[in-house]
Amino acid sequence: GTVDVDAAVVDTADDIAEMRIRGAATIADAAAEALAIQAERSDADSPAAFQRQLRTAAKTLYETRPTAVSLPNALRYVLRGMEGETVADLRETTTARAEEFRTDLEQAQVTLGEIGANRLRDGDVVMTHCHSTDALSCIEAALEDGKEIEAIVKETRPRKQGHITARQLREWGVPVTLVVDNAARRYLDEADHVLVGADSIAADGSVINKIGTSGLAVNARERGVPVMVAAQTIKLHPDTMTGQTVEIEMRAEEEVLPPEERADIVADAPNDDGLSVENPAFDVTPPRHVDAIVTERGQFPPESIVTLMRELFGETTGEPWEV
Ligand code: RUB
Repeated sequence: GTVDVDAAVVDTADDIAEMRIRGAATIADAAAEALAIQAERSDADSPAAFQRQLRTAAKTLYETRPTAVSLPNALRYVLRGMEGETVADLRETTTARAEEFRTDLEQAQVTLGEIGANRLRDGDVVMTHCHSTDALSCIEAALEDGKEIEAIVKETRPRKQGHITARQLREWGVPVTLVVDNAARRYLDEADHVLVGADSIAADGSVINKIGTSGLAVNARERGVPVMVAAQTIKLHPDTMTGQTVEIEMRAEEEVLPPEERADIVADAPNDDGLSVENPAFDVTPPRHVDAIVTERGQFPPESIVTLMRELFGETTGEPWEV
């Protein structure tokens, strides 16, 4: 028969797609929580029906945004823990596994922060892009070590996640200078580090992160400012070990150009279809423009991240719900 997923799973999927829940780590956490809710509330009358329901829930969550590999990695991890001969056993093992995933995720971010903080010295100025909880964890740990840190925060068009970063840093008392993205190169002269997060890390050490990261990294290299990427191992993209590329999400035109602004641009145009808007959400920074990838397992030069990827995801293939 048909398999209905819980309304809470559909809500979480909508929240991810509409970016009310956003950022790779937060998305992974929310997806694991949604699978746990699905397991708790399941009305399945057989083990097979329960498993079908969980797989359908995973697929619903997966089909929201394509770039952050933390999402399929989280779904796969939770589903692999689904074990037992009865619905009760399956429910128990799945919720426990989701809980374990969420605890580990939180702990990994703290550990990563402590490692990343070692790169930051007292008085350093850090330039950020977008909003990354992994990157902020490094600053938080540095502050806890008693270091004074200042931040130059890039606004991050079109959705201005820089405001979320600025808000968090100000809550911690960090002096913040907010700049438009186009001012980044000018202000690199005042920065000691570029510090960003990642949505996915490819096997060759390429970093997939918010659109604008690659240009920032090129400019930082030219200015001699080291680029530090804070990324838990949940951001390592296993499919790239076998040559797959990471899909870059394209988002709606309206994020860049609201309808009334579009109408203004085309007001005197001979026709309405000659203006197109491209809105890629992410880009790829090649490994040669990255100085260090900081994970909870230590700091790596991008070229050697594949070693860690093999160790952690060696045999991983296929869609996350085909476990
Ligand atoms: C968010 C983004 C973040 C990474 C890392 O993009 O690019 O830098 O997801 O974040 P969006 P975290 O706003 O489009 O989701 O370190 O919190 O996982």
